[in-house]
Parts: sequence; C-alpha cells; structure tokens
Amino acid sequence: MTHPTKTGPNLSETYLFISDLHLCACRPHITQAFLNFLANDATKAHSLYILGDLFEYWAGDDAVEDVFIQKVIKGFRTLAKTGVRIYLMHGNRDFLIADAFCDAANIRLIQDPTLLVVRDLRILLSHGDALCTDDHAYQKFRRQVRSDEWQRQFLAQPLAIRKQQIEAIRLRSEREKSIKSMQIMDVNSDAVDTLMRVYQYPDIFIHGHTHRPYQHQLIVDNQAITRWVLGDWYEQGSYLVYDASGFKNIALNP
Ligand code: LP5
Ligand code: MN
Repeated sequence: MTHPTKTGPNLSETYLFISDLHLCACRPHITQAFLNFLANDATKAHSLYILGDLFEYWAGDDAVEDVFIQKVIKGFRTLAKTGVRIYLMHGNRDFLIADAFCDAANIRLIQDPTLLVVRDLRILLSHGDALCTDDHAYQKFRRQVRSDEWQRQFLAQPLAIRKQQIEAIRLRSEREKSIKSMQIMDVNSDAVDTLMRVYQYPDIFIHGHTHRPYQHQLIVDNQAITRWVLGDWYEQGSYLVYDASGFKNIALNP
C-alpha cells in the first residue's frame, strides 16, 4: 500500500532499515557483505536503523576487544563520519549490547518499540520477538533473561563462562525450534493488533526476527497499516529503503 499524501517528492532524505544480520566471525562472507553495504549503499542514507540481531549473539560489551568486532566497529565509525545517523535496537540475540559498543561504533541505542516520525508518516519499529506470544517457552525465557537482576548476575561472570552458557542455550534453542510449528514461531496477529492500538495506528510497522520477509497489508479497527517484515542476512543481504518514491525492498548481490 502506498501513502501518496505522505511519501511525495518532498522527502529528500533516505531511510534504511535492516535486521537479523547475525554477524559472526564464522560467516566471513556476510561480514564482508555488511562492510560493503556500510561503505556503499548506506552512505546515501540520512539514517540507518538496525532492528535487532546485528550479531549472532552478544555475550557482553567486553567482547569489543575482539578482532572481528573491531572490524565491524570500524565500518560503523567510518559511516558515521560521513554524517549518516546509525540507530540500533536490541534483538533476542544481542540484547546485552550496551554503551561501550555503541559509543565505540558511534551508534545510538533505541528502545523496542520505537516510533519514528518522518514528515507526517508514522513508522513503528520493533525487533518482533515480543510479538511471538504463542511461543510460551521462548516468552518465559525472554522474561528471565531481560530482567536487570539476571543480567547483572550473568555479566558478573567471566566472558569465557558466559560464552559457554550461551552455546548451551543456542543448542537447546535449535533443538526446540526444530519441533515448534511455523505458526508458533510467527508473530501473533492479536499481539500485533494490540501494539498497533497502543501506538494509535502507525502508517507503517517494520520488524524482523521471523526471517519471513513480506509486505503485509493490515486493517486494524478500520485503519490501514502496512507491516514490513525484514529478511535475514544468512544467505544474502537485503534492506528496506524509504525515500521520495516510497518503500522498497532491495536485495544485495550475493
Ligand atoms: O534466535 P532464533 O530466531 O534462532 O530463536 C529465537 C528463540 N531463541 C533464542 C535463543 C537465541 O537464539 C540464542 C541465545 C542468544 C544469546 C543471548 C545472550 C544472553 C543469554 C545467555 C543465557 C545463558 O532467543 C527461540 C524462538 C525463536 O526465536 C522463534 O521466535 O522459538 O526460542 C527458543 O527456542 C527458546 C526455547 O524454547 C527455550 C530455551 C530455554 C532455555 C532455558 C535456559 C535456562 C537458563 C536461562 C538463564 C538463567
Ligand atoms: Mn531475532
């Protein structure tokens, strides 16, 4: 759906949205694709929004010393120097990212959800995992690991121990995902509708997490809302662009 009165030629800036890159030293071609994206396509943007799961996992900000992380930080800093504003939202895999990483990378951390207003277009941004309310095991886990007390205790442990614990969770998560239905692992439509009401029916809702890129047209309480689901970067990079011609999904060369 287009919003002709709201996406006219008056919009001179370009906004980019990405999520679920799952960057990891174990996938060097994706890291390179991302660094290329930062050095090329992203330089044309006014703002870049990363809607969670930038990293495969984040064990704590003491990981910034890592050579691989330093490479990513350098890519962000170079982009930020060109004047592009970079915003990052936590995902379910990197919610422990804190100020040390963001300051080093010249990135601003934003809350999940965040309402972005461009001219008079209201764009709601989220990672999306909080909307998977049918996935009770995951939501229980989420409540636990998002508590301040749990995070304080977890982060008090040495990095190597934290990484070991994360590996155990990752294994269990993969095992459990293999027997969960696709429906359980998708966003719950009532949860989406509720969020749309809370934010008074944004024009656009953008999220990731499910790795099921699509443009959905919703009607919630007679209000039209476009829900964009962003793709992951496992096989190929992609981004959603918003500029004078509206919204468009762009796939990067593999
Ligand atoms: O990420 P994705 O899309 O593959 O899967 C998610 C849900 N899984 C997760 C786990 C992460 O993938 C891996 C861990 C990331 C690191 C976090 C850093 C700090 C935590 C360290 C903990 C020691 O988010 C998956 C959903 C799927 O999305 C679709 O929505 O289904 O959820 C699961 O599979 C979770 C299991 O169902 C339940 C796991 C229970 C683990 C209990 C461990 C108890 C210890 C907790 C700490 C006190
Ligand atoms: Mn996710």
